[in-house]
Amino acid sequence: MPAKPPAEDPVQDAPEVSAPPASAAGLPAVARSLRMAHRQMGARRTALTLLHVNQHDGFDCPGCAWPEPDRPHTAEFCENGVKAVAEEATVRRAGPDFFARHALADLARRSGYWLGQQGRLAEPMYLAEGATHYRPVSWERALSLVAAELTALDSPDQALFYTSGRTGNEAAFLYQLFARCFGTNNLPDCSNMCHESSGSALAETLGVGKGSVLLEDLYRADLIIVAGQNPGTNHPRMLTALERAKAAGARIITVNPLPEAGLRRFNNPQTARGLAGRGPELTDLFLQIRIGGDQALFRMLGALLLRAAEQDGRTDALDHDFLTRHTHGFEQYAEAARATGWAETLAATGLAREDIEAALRMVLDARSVIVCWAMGLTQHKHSVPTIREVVNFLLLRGNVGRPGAGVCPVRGHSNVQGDRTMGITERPAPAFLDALEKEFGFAPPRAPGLDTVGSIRALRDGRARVFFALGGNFVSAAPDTEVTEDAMRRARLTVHVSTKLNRSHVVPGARALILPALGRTERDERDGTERFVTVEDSMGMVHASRGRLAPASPSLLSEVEIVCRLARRVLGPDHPLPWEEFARDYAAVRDRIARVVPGFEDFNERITRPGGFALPHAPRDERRFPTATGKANFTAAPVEHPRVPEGRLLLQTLRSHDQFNTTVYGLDDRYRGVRGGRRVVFVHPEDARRLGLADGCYADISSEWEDGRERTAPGFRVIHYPTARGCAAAYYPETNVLVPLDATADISNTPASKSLVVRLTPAAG
Ligand SMILES: Nc1nc2c(c(=O)[nH]1)N[C@H]1C(S)=C(S)[C@@H](COP(=O)(O)OP(=O)(O)OC[C@H]3O[C@@H](n4cnc5c(=O)[nH]c(N)nc54)[C@H](O)[C@@H]3O)O[C@H]1N2
Ligand SMILES: Nc1nc2c(c(=O)[nH]1)N[C@H]1C(S)=C(S)[C@@H](COP(=O)(O)OP(=O)(O)OC[C@H]3O[C@@H](n4cnc5c(=O)[nH]c(N)nc54)[C@H](O)[C@@H]3O)O[C@H]1N2
Ligand code: SF4
Ligand SMILES: [Mo]
Repeated sequence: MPAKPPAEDPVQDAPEVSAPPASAAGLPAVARSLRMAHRQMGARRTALTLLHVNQHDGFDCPGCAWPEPDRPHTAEFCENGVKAVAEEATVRRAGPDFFARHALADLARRSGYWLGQQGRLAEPMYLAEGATHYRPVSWERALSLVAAELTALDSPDQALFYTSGRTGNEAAFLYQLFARCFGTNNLPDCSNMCHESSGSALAETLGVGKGSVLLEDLYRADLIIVAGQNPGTNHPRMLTALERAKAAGARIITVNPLPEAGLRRFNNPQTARGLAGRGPELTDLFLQIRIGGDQALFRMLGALLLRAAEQDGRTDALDHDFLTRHTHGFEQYAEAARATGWAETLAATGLAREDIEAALRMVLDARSVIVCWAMGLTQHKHSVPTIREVVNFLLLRGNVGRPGAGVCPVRGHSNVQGDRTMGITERPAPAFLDALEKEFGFAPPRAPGLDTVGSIRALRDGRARVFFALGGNFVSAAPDTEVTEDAMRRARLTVHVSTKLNRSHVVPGARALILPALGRTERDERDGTERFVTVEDSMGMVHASRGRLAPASPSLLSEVEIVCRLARRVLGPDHPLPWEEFARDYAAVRDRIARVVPGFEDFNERITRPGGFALPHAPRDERRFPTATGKANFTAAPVEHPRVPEGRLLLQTLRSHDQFNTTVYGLDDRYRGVRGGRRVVFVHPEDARRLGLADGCYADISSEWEDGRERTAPGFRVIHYPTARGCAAAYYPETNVLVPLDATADISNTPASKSLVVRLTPAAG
């Protein structure tokens, strides 16, 4: 029988530290995740559930967006997939009796970990104005409350419709359709805090804001550069793909301020050798870069390729034919690149010249190169120019649009890419709105809406009054926690469609609703008919996902039903769109998607194929670049890197091994040797000594920003750790209080949560 949730918060966050392991995964990983699953679901349910993850007739893993191979292995899930499933399939419940026992004030004092451990939400709950407790409410009344607030607004633009990336395609499509029928493009999403920089950079340079490689390209690449990503924790099955790529002859360069365990050595739990813990060394060259130094690195690699071609007679260093036929702006870029000096490159990257030259030799030896990246590249002030620099580097040797080569932004949430494809964005393309207009016969709003940061400002300034979230945990995920929480409290109504209790529920507007939804793992039935949804992975593969477990409570509704019922309430019974039919029949929704979104022709037919289908991608499929110039664009932005005053460090906020974003599964970070606590800060031993911070001492972290406001996260245990010099790392969301709302990336407006200038002060006591 699974244990009860913890009665109290852990008395204190008391991290213990040991040497990190030399490799990732293997038996300990499997054993640990199964223990976690048993605790949440018991043994029988665990076995039943895990058999269905990522199988053709089962559900898509609710973890990350890494694609599954064509023929799934029967154990086609990873440790973190198991944790994500267990978190959702738990037998614990946070039902009305739970809310009767705990006043809002009590819940607001609890940690996010404790809140999440209480189990699945079971009934719609309402917090009336001035009330001390959430009380159960019927679906009918809950939705009329939302409709009353929405229709009372002075303008539709006073409403915000947030989405987190777990929402399936059908619900996402209907949600944006509803928001636009209602009259606003205020569709902020988790992408705004995540891969927005990738989307911005790729759309301008290549014409498509998505990755250009498929899984088989990884197996065909000669060189894979993994920059700013920790797949051992965040995309564990990517290690299986990297292992296979290596076996086929690929080499791997890792670019990271931290020596992340998974990328060093990987014990594949799906092979006997891996289970025994003798996995291959994955990384051939480790470039331990300073935080924010990647643009300088890729610019120098480009400069060295030019030098090789122009001065060393290596005519094969550049792909001249590709450059002439397919690119634009080469000369301007080349001029900027030729001016690159070693001194500035070494200062920005913290690397040795020999290391960069070693990387160059590997690039010259490789016929095909893929660059993979995640948050280490996207969450800095100069992230968009950094990713454009990655594109420059790849274009030089024609490494886009042929097998084994390309850009590979590795997406986070399991359907975050699909949600964007379905139109969840505050800046929709005119062609998309035209297609909506034609199909549905209404005039969608054309003015851009608010993104995540813009939404917080609007709430803060009283310009937005209703906040509606389809999934996610907005107040914990967003930057500047205190500012964001104050802003949220100013809303007239906050509504969360959720599976689990989280911090956002206990930082309500004047009134608040929690609407409990079915999760990925659960059977979605209506009138005896079983339904499925669809999702798109990080590589643009679309496939079906069918829940298999009995729903956590009979009161849960699917996200599709919730959106449709809301739309009916708000838009009125005479609204011309068949919301009731959409709620009943997801195939009818897919027919509409097929007519609106390019690449989804014959959606209902093609989705029945095992493994689904690939969306078209012009640069990948035909070397066609649908940009403003009709070519792949070089860019020549000035090289930037974060400047750090004396006595300060550059802090990145990242994930531990025991969390999924704001959901904390446990208090360990096994791959970094941390147990029993999350308030830790990793600092290079030399920097720590210079700053008078002994290993194991406690320090307060304060960030410094041009607005002069003091932001402090108190009481972090200092861990001497081999990160790059001048850099530090600590976990999100505990450190979000340090991220200034206005410290965002140029162009993409993504919070710059990976390069904060901080001061560490030994804590009193
Ligand atoms: N288990 C688990 N899986 C997840 C998630 C989770 O929380 N838990 N979250 C999901 C989501 S939404 C996302 S977006 C992804 C996130 O996946 P990742 O991007 O891997 O997540 P982070 O923990 O933020 O790790 C950032 C990595 O970049 C490195 N880094 C930081 N700054 C720099 C820099 O300036 N340059 C370089 N080269 N490297 C840098 C860090 O050391 C770290 O290794 O994972 C997804 N999958
Ligand atoms: N400082 C800092 N901040 C960051 C980041 C960072 O690296 N550093 N990373 C950013 C990134 S990459 C991201 S993606 C965001 C994440 O931001 P969000 O996507 O908003 O946050 P999550 O923690 O993924 O949301 C978890 C909640 O989603 C709900 N949920 C889970 N599954 C379902 C479902 O199937 N349906 C519904 N309706 N609800 C569900 C549960 O109630 C759970 O509590 O955070 C960002 N914030
Ligand atoms: S790699 Fe990602 S999608 Fe695959 S099983 Fe692990 S968490 Fe799930
Ligand atoms: Mo993300």
